[in-house]
Amino acid sequence: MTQDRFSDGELARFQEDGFVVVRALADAGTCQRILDVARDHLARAMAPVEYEAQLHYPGAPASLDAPGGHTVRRLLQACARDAAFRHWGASAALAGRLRQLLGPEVLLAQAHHNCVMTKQPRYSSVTGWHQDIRYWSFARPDLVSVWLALGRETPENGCLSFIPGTHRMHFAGERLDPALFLREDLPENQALIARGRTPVLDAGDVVFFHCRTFHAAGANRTDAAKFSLVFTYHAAGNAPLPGSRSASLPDIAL
Ligand SMILES: O=C(O)CCC(=O)C(=O)O
Repeated sequence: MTQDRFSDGELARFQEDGFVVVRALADAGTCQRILDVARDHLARAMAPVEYEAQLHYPGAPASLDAPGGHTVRRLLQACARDAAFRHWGASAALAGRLRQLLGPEVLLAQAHHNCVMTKQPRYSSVTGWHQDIRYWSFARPDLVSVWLALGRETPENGCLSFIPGTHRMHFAGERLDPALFLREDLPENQALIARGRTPVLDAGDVVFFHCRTFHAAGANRTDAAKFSLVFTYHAAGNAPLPGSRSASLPDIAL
């Protein structure tokens, strides 16, 4: 077994749960290089960015003109921003594992995620339970996202939670709200949410998660910004649908 492969146990966990955490996959130097660039781009609000206020999630500033309205949530287009981001996204440590999940020809989708997620102390929002595939358009709902923690991620600063096994389940439309978040007022959804897991991450830890796995995150209640780098991948044989937003940017072959 090389170090660029999942163990059998990790692979089985991903298939069963729809996510798996690999500890310390990125070394300290890699994390620091990425973080330095991310902090610099954030300080300059270097375009393209997404603001908390644009999403209207709970806790977000009401508008761009409201207090905190220019709080950045995502530094978009990570691959085009800096080689530090690109190198991680195409690294052997990811490519080998993604081939195990998706097959021999893996593509990085520049149209989705492909960003540094930041969560700022004062004006961050809560992200409800959702499947990433809800707004994506591919031949098959079979994509994998890779979340690299660049610092410690805990419930206090708004880390991710996942509901194991939901990538294998089918959900009637009534269980979702109009924006396709899981309705938290329904007892059957509450029972599902109670099974959620919240892995605490340290810098360098990586979560691989399926695009159908329900996940959520809280607000950052600490006084330090949280940074994570996130990319999404699909098999070459699972193409974005022509004309969709998913097809709006060229993929990058690993
Ligand atoms: O960090 C968060 O608030 C959640 C991010 C997320 O789930 C997403 O962008 O799909």
